[in-house]
Amino acid sequence: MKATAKAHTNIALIKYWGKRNDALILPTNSSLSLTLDGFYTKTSVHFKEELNEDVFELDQEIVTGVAYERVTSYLDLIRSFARTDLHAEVQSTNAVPTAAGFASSASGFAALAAASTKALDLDVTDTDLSRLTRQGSGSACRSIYGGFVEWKEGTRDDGLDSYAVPIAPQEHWDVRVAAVVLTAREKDISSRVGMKRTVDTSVFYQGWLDSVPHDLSEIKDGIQVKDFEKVGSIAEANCLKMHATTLGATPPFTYWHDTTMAVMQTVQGLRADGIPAYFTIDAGPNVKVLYLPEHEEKVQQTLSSTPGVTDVILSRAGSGISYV
Ligand code: 2P0
Repeated sequence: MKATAKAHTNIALIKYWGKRNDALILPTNSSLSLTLDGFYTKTSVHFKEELNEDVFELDQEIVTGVAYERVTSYLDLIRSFARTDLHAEVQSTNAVPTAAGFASSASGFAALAAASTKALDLDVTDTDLSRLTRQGSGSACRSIYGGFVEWKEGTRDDGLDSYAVPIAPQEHWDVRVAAVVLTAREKDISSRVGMKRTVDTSVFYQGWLDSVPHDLSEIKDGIQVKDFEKVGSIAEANCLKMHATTLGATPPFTYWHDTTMAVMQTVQGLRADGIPAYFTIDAGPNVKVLYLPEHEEKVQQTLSSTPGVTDVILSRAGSGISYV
């Protein structure tokens, strides 16, 4: 009763920003992402009769505390789905440099859901797997698929219609992403806390919700016809709207640092020089930059020479879940 799965992380071009149900992780809006090749988690799950509790090892170290609790409560969900009370040994390795500012929760929960259902020999479709993964971490449900992926918000209270669907495969379009690593400290308001405070208090939150359906439908058109300016400018504007909601919250907050803004200005400068490049930022200070392969050298050089940038990690579009 053992299986190993590999899942890549993803970067949202239309952001998931708010829950309508915290327990089931149901979002207030649909979102869309690109799965990335450069960053992944590989997880083995081994269910064993002789275990009295779950064991979780990350990068060869035993994990305890909050991170362990999150994994074991997720396994409780899988156990209740599979009607078993077996405990498991979970071994994960993360190829997601934490400094790059990617949440490892997306690839982490996608790999955990895939490996644990496979280990129990459950007959699950990709849709079932996406719904199960969503309940570990929202953005993780998009990592079941490669390429461009939409997470449909759904309308049902039980969440059965809230899952990811593939929009265009990895091979459809060679769009690249540079993860810009900054000297800034890690975020001190987690995405979960920031998202909740924004939904509960931001005077700009309704404006965000009203704007997402149009952004989503336009970006999907842009992806189909490979219109990079359209896709990039919608992604950048959508990210700015998401971050604007944090300024209207009580108490107000922002994930940006001075170096975050310096990189945003560098990207705008690239465009002024005729290089199409667009930024997006998640719930933290780091910036991701979308560009096309023919501009890789120029984009990398320009980003690397921005003061406060310590590293620039390049990635291509990635694939969905695979089993090892
Ligand atoms: C996203 N983020 O769409 C958005 C954009 C951050 C900004 O998904 O509470 O770790 O586990 O469902 O998935 C980060 O939130 O939150 C996130 P939970 P998650 O990628």
